[in-house]
Amino acid sequence: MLTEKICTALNKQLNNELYSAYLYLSMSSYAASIGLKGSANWFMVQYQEEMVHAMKFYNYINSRGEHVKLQAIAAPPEEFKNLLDMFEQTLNHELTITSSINDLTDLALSEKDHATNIFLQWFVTEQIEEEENDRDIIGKLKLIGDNGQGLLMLDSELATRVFVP
Ligand code: OFO
Repeated sequence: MLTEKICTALNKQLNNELYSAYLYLSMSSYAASIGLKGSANWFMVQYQEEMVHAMKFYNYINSRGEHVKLQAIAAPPEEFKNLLDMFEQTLNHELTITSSINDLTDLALSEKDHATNIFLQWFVTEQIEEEENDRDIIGKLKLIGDNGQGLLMLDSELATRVFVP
């Protein structure tokens, strides 16, 4: 069993992860529409990873004898300035996710819910990688600036990302 507070917070985080998936799906489509197929692939893999995150919360809530209460998923942005804008928005979004995972971990500790605390550790670690990946790509995009050839080279690199379930 979960306390009501924890259950509500886990359901909220499930919604956050579904929104993340939606956001990256929107970015994937936009990247494809401006001819950046490799970037579209990168965001599509990110979408798939977010669905895995969402399902981890879904399964955990059920495994503790509760049921999931799905909320509406907000519409993500549909227009972006360029690839740098997309990755800066991605990093900013991931920072808010890190903060919500930290708040959830604080709550689990204050409620003495050790199982939920252990469950959340995977996400604490995952967020380090999420932020690092975004920072690396933002750094490259800043170096590339207006250089079209550099952008195409980075796009080819982003095309190699594969989804590992
Ligand atoms: Fe689920 O890590 Fe991104 O949002």
